[in-house]
Amino acid sequence: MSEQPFPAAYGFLASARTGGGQDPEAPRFATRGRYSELSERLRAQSVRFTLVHPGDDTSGAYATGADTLVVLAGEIYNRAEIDTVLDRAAASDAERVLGLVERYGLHAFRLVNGRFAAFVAEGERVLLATDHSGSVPLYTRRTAGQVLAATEAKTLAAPHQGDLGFPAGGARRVRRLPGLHQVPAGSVLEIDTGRGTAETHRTWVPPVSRRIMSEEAAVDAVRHALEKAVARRLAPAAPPLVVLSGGIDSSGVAALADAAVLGPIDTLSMGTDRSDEFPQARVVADHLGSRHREITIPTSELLAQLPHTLHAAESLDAEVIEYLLPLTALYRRLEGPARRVLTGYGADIPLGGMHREDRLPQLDTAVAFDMDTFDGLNEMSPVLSTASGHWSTHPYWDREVLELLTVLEAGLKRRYGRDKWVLRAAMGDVLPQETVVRPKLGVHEGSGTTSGFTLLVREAGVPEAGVAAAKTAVVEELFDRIVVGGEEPDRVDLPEVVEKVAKAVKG
Ligand code: IOT
Ligand code: MG
Ligand code: MG
Repeated sequence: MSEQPFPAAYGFLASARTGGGQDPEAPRFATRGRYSELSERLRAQSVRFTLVHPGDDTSGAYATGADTLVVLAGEIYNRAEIDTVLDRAAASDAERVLGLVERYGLHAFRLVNGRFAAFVAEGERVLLATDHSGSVPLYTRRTAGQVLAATEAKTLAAPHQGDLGFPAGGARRVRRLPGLHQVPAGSVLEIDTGRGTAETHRTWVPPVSRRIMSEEAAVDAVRHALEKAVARRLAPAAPPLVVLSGGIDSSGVAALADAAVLGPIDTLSMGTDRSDEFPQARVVADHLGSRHREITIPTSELLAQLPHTLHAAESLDAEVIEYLLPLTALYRRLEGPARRVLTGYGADIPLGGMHREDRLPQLDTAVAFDMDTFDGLNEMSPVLSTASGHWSTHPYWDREVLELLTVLEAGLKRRYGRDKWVLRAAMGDVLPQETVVRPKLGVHEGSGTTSGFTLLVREAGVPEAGVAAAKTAVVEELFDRIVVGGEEPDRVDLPEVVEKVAKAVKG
């Protein structure tokens, strides 16, 4: 279990200077929290950083060594393992990263299973590191004598004087923001501030091999890995809340969280006036005896959250935005004290659940494709929930769970006419049978988001054939206004955006 109820920091903006360069403007994060401004002078670099954090104490979000500074947003899950190789006890995850960097250099990040973005200034270099899945997005901009890095693109959107627009060692460019790059998932971007060079080192790649295992061995391995991943995401001082659809993914997480804590867990389901999965979620809540809540959001109100979803996710993929919109809306409705939220998000990617594909070659092709293309979508971003003050975490994208699920041969994923068979079999003894065999329903389907968004653009006059393009154009326009242009999401006139897009699509 995690010692602290929440990570010490949810996000940061850091600037390392060797000489010139201006201080970055005071950032405005979508992440909700307190802001703290700190600085540190190293031998060859001076660093200023802003932390956005949930509590009073920021000391766990950074650590300094002889000539090294680590700034960390997020948390580590394999703490006990890491602590066995460090010379001195670490009081925080930032200290763990510092200890690992002192011992292994930039290879430190190959050892971490976590949900984090890190900034390390050391000697004459800066290291920018993402976790294996890039779940905490990390952006960078370089000007003469200065490296800027932040967990939200919008904080680096303002044009910076002397921006060199350096290609950053294979890092992805960001739409309409020249000079800004996103650090790839599972990478350390190593920037030599003396020579001005940048190089990307991969610390994790999605496995492309597959393993043949007996049913029993595969089921046991999945159950064991998931139990561990769920347990590592709980904190004694923060009773877990599981966002529950009643599908196998979130129900599995809820059952394992329930088994790992003493009292009842909390579960929460959302639906709209168009559609919900309330009865299916209720079956699981009753079975576990959880403190369960249902929130119904009118479709018009749900769609009105599109600007907030863009503000938080900074994603340009319209399909992903459809998955994230109901979750963003749900988190925004979750008042009260900050919660540690566990989701079933991401299970469908290594298991091919989205594809409703029963032919094994095609199923594995889909899995390989999805594992190759998730980077940059920001679908796992904690900002979706931290924008409402809550920390979220996804056990299926724990590094060990994800590796295991990915490598299982396709016949264990699709078996006896069922999708995600191995997961269903692994949960058979802790969930009602009807939950175990329930066919997959996507959050965008179960909440009616896809049909609601379609109706929104259709009513503006977009022909059926233009719906997908119009949705993409709406998402791009919102990105341009909110992430690039700095417009407040609440001030965006969504009907006007849809109108503009519809006009363009109609020609
Ligand atoms: P889905 O798997 O239905 O939902 C993802 C998670 O959101 C669930 O496990 C659950 O924790 C939460 N959730 C879903 N519906 C509700 C609800 N009504 N109330 C409360 N919580 C809910 C899309 C999808 O099918 O969502 N996500 C895919 C992956 C997307 C594809 N990405 C990619 N190819 N890169 C997934 O694997 O989660
Ligand atoms: Mg799912
Ligand atoms: Mg679902």
